[in-house]
This record gives sequence, C-alpha cells and structure tokens, in this order.
Amino acid sequence: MAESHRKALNGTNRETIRTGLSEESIRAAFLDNLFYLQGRFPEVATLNDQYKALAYTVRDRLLHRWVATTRAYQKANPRTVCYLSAEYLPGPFLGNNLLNLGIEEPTRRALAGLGIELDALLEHEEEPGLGNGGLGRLAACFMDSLATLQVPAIGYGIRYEFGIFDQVIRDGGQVETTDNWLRFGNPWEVRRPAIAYDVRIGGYTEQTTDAQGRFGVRWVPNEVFNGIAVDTAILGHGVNTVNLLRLWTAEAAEGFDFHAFNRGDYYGAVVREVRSETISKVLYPNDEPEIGKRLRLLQQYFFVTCSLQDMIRIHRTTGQPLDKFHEKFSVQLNDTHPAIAVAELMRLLVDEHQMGWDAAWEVTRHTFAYTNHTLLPEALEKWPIPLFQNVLPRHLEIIYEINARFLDEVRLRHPFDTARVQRMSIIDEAPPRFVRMAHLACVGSFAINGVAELHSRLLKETVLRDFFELWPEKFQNKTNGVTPRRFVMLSNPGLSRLLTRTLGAGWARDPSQLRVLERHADDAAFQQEWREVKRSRKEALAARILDRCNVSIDPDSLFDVQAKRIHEYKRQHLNVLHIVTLYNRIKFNPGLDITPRTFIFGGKAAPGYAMAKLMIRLINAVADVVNRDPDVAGRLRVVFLPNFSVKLGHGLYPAADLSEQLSTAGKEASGTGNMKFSMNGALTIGTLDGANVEIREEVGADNFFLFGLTAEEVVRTLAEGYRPWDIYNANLELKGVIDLIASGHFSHGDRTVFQPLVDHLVWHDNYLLLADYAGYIACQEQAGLTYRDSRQWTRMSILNVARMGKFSSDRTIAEYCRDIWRAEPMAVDV
Ligand code: BZD
Repeated sequence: MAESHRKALNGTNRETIRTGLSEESIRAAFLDNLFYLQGRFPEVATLNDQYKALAYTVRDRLLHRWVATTRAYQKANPRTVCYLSAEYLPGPFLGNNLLNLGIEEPTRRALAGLGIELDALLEHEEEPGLGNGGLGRLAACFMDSLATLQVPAIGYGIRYEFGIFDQVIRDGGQVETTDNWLRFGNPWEVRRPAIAYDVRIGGYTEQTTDAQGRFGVRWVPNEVFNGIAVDTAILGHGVNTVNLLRLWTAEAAEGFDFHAFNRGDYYGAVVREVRSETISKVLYPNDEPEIGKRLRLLQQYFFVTCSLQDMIRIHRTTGQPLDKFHEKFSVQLNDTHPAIAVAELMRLLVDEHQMGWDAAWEVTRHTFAYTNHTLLPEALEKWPIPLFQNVLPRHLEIIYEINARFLDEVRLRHPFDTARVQRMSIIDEAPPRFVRMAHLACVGSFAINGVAELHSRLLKETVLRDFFELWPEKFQNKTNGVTPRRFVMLSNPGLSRLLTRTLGAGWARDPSQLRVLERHADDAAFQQEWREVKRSRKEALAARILDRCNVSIDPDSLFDVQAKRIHEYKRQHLNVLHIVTLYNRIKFNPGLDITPRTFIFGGKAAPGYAMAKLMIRLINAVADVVNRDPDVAGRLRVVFLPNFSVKLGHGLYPAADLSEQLSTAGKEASGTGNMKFSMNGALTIGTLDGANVEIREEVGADNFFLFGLTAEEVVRTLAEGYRPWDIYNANLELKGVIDLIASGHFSHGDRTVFQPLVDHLVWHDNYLLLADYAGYIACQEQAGLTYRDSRQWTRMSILNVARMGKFSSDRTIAEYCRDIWRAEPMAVDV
C-alpha cells in the first residue's frame, strides 16, 4: 500500500470513508477507491482512474441517502410520481452531485492535497447524451426539482448504449460520429439484474376460456426478451432525498439459446442476442417522429412495459389491490413517445391480472397525464397500422376497443357530426391507416398540458381543439422551467458568489429572492462587479473557442449567441441574414462605426434533415469568409461551436450578452435555452413565441428586444397568400444579402451550394424570415446601440436576472404536483 494511502486511512474508520463529508474523509475515500476499485496508487493513476475514484467517492455518499430515502418511502408508502420519457439529458453528474451534497470545497482541497485539480476531473466526465434537445433536458431538470422539492418520484427511460451522435464539422458541414459514452464505464449507474421484465413482441392473439368459463385473450408473441433496470441516483439540492432514474437495457431472454447452440446454430443464437440488445442500442437522432421505423416503436413499447410492470411490482409490495394503482402512482407521459402506456396498462390489468375492462379503464384514465411539446402538425406521432399490428397485435385490439367506446361518447355529444368523429378517432383512416398517438394520450389521460401559456392556448385552439371542446377540464398550462442549480450555481460560480454575497444563500431554492437585486441595478460599484463576472466568463469561452475552433475572439465584443437544435422554424438563417447585412454595410462603408460583435452558434441537425444541414454549412461558410476578411476584422467574428451539449452549455450561457430566440411565432412550444441565457444575465432578442412571451412579461418590455410578427399575424400572413419574392424585391438591403449568398461569395464561387436555401426563401419561406427581416435588423441595431451604453446594458442585465425567478423548474414542478399529480413532499432523514 502506498505510504500516502496508509497515512490517509490512518484512524479513519470504514463508515467515515463511505459517508464522511470532511476534507480528510473525502481524501481517504478517494484513495481507498483508487486502490480497491481501480487497482491504482496515486503515482500511476491516470486522469480516468482519478475521475472514477472521485465519482465512486461521491456515489457512496449518494447511496447512503438513497437507502435512507427508499426506507422512508417504504415505511410511509407515499404517492409517487412516475415520469415516463424516452429521453433524458442530465449533463455531467460529478459537479452537480458535489454541489447538491455541499462538498465542492472540501473535495477541491482534498484533491489539491494530492496534487490533483478538481476542475480537470470535472472536465474529464463524458455526459450521457440520451436525448435530442429541449424535451430530454426538461426531463432532467424535472428530476432535479422533484428531488429538491422532496417529492417521491421515479424517472423511467431507456439506457441507450449510444446517445445522440457526436457532431464534427468537416469542410464546413456536419458529420456524425458515434457517441460512445460508456467506453470507460459509467460510475454513476447501478445495474439491477434482479429487476428484469419480459418484453413480448409480435405474434398473434387467441381467445381463451378459463376453468370458470370466462373468456380471455392470450397473446402468443414470436419474440421475448428482457429489460433490465439500470439505476442512477438523483440527489436533491441541500436535502437527503435521492430519487431514482431507472433506465432499461435490453437483453436476450435466455441470455443464450442453448437449443440453437445444440443444433450447431451458434451464429443464430448470437444474432438473436445482438438483436434484442439492438432495442436499447441507439437513440433516434431526430427531434421529429420517425414514421414507420419499427425499431423506434419497439423502443417505446420496451421501456413502457418494463416501467409499468415495475410499478405494478412496487404497488404489490404495499399490499394494496390493483384497483388502487392510480392512488399510488401518477404517471406523466413526456410527449406521446410513451403513449402506448395507455394500452399497455389496460393489457396488464385485463389480460395479466384478470381485471374487468371497466374497472381497468377507471384505473388507467386516472393514472396518466400527458404533456404535449409541439404544435407542428407534422410532428404529431402516428404509427402505420400494418406495422403496429405486426409488432403489437394485442395492443391494436385494445386500442380499437378504447376507440370504439370513446367514439360512442363523441357521437352521444355530437350526433350527426361524422366529420368530428373522424377527426377525433384514434385511428386515422387514410390508407394505410395510422394510430394517432396524441389522440390515444388524450383519451387515456386525466390531464393534458402545454409547456408555455401561448402554446397551451394554441393547443386548445388548433391541434387539440376537438378534445378541448369535449373535455375542457382536462386542459392546463405548465410553463417550463430550468434548474438554477445546474444552470446558475454550477455553471456560473462567479455570478453565484456575487448573488449569495448580495442576497444570502436562499436564492437558488427560492429564486423570488432575486428580486432584491433590483435595488442594486443602478449601483455603480455593483454594476462593476456584475460586468467583471460576465467578462471572466467571456474570457473563459474565448479561450475555449481558440482551443477548439482556432478562432480568436475579443471578450470586449458583444457575444451574440444562438445555441439550440438547427431547425428552419428556429431560424438560425435569419441570424445569418443579419450577419451578412452587417458584413455588406461595412464593405460598402469601410469606416462604419458599429458595435463589434462575435456571433456564436451551437447545435446539431438531424442527420436526415437536408435543409438544417445546409444551414450549418451556411453558418460555417459565412464564418470562413468573415473571419478572414481584414475589412471587417475587429468588428465581426462568427464561430460555430461544434458538438453542443449540456456541458458546453455550462460555458456558453454565462458568457452570452445577447440570446437569440428567433422562432417564427407559434412554432416554438416553449424553449428553455431562452431561460438559461436570461438567468445568466444575457438579454434576449426574440419573437413573441413560446416562453419568450412570459420572459418578456417578467423582465419587463424595456429589458427585452422584441421583434417580429405575432402568432396570429403569422397565420394571417400565410392565409392571405404570402409572397416572399415581393419582399425580396422591395427591400434592397435584403436583396443584396440574399444575392451575395446566391452569388457564391461564401462558397468559393459555387452558386449551386446554397441555391436550395435561397430558392426556398424567395419562393416559399414558410417560416417567414423575409417578413420578419426588417424588424429583426432594426431591433438588432437597437441592441447594438444599447450595448455601447454599458451602464444601461448592465442595468438591463441585472434586471433580467432579478426577475427570472418564475422560470425555476421548482416552480414548474410545484405546479405539476399541485394541479396534476396531487403529490406531496416527504422529508428524509439520514
Ligand atoms: O421541448 C421541445 C420543444 O421544441 C421546445 O419548445 C420545448 O421547450 C421543449 C421542452 O418542452 N421539443 C423537443 O425537444 N422535442 C424533441 O426533442 C423530440 C424528440 C424526439 C421526437 C420528437 C421530438
């Protein structure tokens, strides 16, 4: 044993090693784990060994609280929230867990004593990219808030072996490479081989009669495999509550098919195993539904059946009958991806637990609640009936039965209105016929919510209007939020310290306390400190960008940031039109005095979304020309930061001056990046869309750069026969910008590269970039001028932070608990 190890362990008993929070116990535990889990001593340990030893040290401290929480829940048998989500984007765990345990400082010192830098270990962690964007990140924020609010909860999902692809920019375009996040092992997870469920697929159904002569249905599948639980502890902030993130991994049912092996079909046996594992192998990288992809339907059913079987098992341990299931669990459907749960719970209750249909339906419709995340009609999930029949024959029968009873109810309310019946049916009768998952979710849920006020209103007026007319009482709004722990405390320690020094430490749990900052908004000394915090984050980002992209940027310039999935409706190309406008202005007038800006983009495009990939190409092409043009040097810089992730977000949100929230009004359900930027003191330039509307309401119209058509105006403009060609011809500056892109100026003279994008804009432009262009440019000019008045800008920045308290996900979760889940907090002692 190394001398340092022996010394560190001296006098420290085993219990302290596993639970102690002092610098000494952390150091002893770290060395102990390095030795016994990694088989290393400090002199030869790699960075990864060190990272893992620390991660296990922290995990021990979580497990301790986890056991206490489980005990407390077992004793009190509280109502439990189950969040069903096909995606989670938790971000790196180490820093967050240290923060929530309150041991960042002793840990830093413990490591420093061994010559190790905590920051290097934090940087080393690879995050689980088990989601595409906002929806998956929202699920992770909700898990954080549930634990922090001490609400008993389980997050259920899929342990994808490969998460969202890694994005590499090659020759200006996106190239996808596989994300191998499990390569070095995942110290945070605990595999639970004993918690495993059968998952059946395909086959047929047949009628049965039992000994008492009762009819039933037997489902004879043609494939069975297993789902195994893999658990991650989610600790709340400053509390002992540890909730469970339970992700399912697929395995072959028998592990190995000896029958096939004996026949000499070793290959067949292995292939079968590989096939079952394929189910949880990889995340679909699309943030729109994958129509007709069998594997995607398998993934959805896979995690839903495992999760429901798990809930039933847990419920049975309480000794309560199954007709009380909905009193024990509130199950939230994160979009329609888990909506098959409505049919699956019916199947489990009726077929497997012999409950009558009516009783089972009472339980089911009191169990589920459904959150919608999109208004785009093309993004509503539907499954072709032939595929559905092939994969889930029994569920199709159940859905037909649910639908028949539901449509009878519609007919009763609206006799003779066959159009309505067709519109509302769970089955879309247009060949090849589809199962409409949103309709299934609406019928099977007691509550339906949108994710921002505008979105919830538009849901009732458009895509779910018929359902609203039938069941107005089911509809609610729950405006999204984000966790201030990860997105302020962890990613912006400088700002956190300033806030805590000014307001006391309570703001992260009760962000309404931030309002007190308003008193300091005009205080010159406070303003100076505020700017220093921002400046230090900008310097750190500049260093990172120099390192990653080999572009040097000026921390004194206005950092103008747009970071989110690349989508036409999010309009990153509107941002590009602005950049090219400024570029042209300087070219025509070299002495032009403009506010120096650095434009920073981040975000992935779905691999099959050609226009989004072309937008990435355009950003990089413009960056390439602008950054090399001496005429604009010192005034314009453009950076595309590759492979945007939660971790990169930590460095981005705190460094931004201006947050770009440009979606066409009525298209972005909420947005949550908008909240992260503003909480870190960036000002928003944005449309009246999603949560922007409420952010502006909170921070005040004077502290928000608003432009663009309203959702109503967007609808009207399109209905009246929108002609972007006319706008293009009428606005000379805009024409100059579009013509320059079309001319090949940014593509080495090649006029074909951006032609699809340009043509689309001047002839179709269904996201109304041209209609919003002039307003956007004028608004940007205003933002640029304001930035030059640093006292005014700082004041606005302070007021943004002061008034963003509403957008803590704690508020969102408290509302879900009160209005939907009827769940109560329960304190846990250790
Ligand atoms: O959900 C997003 C919305 O676009 C945002 O406006 C909203 O803020 C967040 C959270 O409510 N939706 C998604 O992120 N959707 C997906 O990622 C997705 C993934 C797979 C299939 C369909 C959609």
